[in-house]
Amino acid sequence: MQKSELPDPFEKARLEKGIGEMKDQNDPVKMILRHKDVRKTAHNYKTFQSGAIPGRIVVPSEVNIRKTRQIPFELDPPIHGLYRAIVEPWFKRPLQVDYTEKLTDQISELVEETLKKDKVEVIGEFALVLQSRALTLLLNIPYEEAETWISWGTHVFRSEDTALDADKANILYDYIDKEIDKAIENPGADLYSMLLASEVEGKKLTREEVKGVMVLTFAGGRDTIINAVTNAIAYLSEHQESLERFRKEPEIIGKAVEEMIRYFSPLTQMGRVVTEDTHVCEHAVKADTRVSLCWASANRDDAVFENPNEIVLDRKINPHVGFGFSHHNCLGATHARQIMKVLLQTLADKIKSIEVFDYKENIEDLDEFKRKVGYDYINVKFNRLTN
Ligand code: EMZ
Repeated sequence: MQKSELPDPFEKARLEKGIGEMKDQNDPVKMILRHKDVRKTAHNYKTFQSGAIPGRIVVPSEVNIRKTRQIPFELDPPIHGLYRAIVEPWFKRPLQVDYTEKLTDQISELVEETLKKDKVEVIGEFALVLQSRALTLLLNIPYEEAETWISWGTHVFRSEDTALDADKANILYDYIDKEIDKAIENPGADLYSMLLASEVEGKKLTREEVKGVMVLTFAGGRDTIINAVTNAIAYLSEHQESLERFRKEPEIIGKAVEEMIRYFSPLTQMGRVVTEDTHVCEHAVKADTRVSLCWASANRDDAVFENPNEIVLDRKINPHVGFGFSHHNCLGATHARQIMKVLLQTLADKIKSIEVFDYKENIEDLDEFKRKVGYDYINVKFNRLTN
């Protein structure tokens, strides 16, 4: 097996039963594994809700470390749509030409810095740095602020030894509180100020609602982007020919990004709380229990994807659910896609090959399933392309 591979641990259960079971902090989760069932369940927000108590739909559940409702993520229609409409245009800004130019400058500079080093740890010294700097563009705040976020490490709710780290979470909440205070006092052209000035049904967003959007923005796009970027680097280290192909056929880069998101599935699953006794895939589920939409499994379903365990860079039909599905599809997807496109393009322009020295895989423990989502660390060297 190649080191950059992400095996599919769900295949057998998906074929045989369509569901998997895991316990998360003593609360069982029925994992929905087939593409068709995942999509169907995602649509049915009445029976499978997101607007449960804050933190419960996340696996692992964050109920013990978070009181703030993330918005629009933990709301259901129709109210969900009202909040989504406020944030949607802002989160489409990455499509603007000047945004893309700034992102390209940032990523070029980082790749140049990396080229100068004999050894780089991709998670901490590349992916986290890239993600944090790019986030300054999404929030429309000064570039220097990225230094603070880099100092927090890869996950805002997790630390190296605890899956859920309340102290760490509090650093984020306190930080956001202070930034909201600053924006109230001194409104600017940043995301905080935009939210503070926004209204839903004629009423200004409350401070807690603004905080809810900001917590989502910080938390949702952090380890996910870091995993996507790091897995892409690992893949390219074993597929130098793909860099060559991007140089010759840059028009496939958009498709390649979708394919990597499908294959990497940076977010394994997302939960829903069941509102009434029902069935999923012929299995009974009780009211007030949890199911999860297992994006990572659905994305390897061979009923939908030919050769699901291969990265086919120009895969023609790719209805992956790597960014979720239905009304809750990822708000940050435009930003994430731009990051990945610019990254692949920049690497193709500057890099001949990537050498891997050593690495440790990051394996999620989902009871019956152990899933590789990326790396705890991976040390590499970038070799420059010379003509
Ligand atoms: C939540 C989640 C959103 C959660 C799309 O996913 O991402 C997780 O990384 C966070 O821990 O709070 O934002």
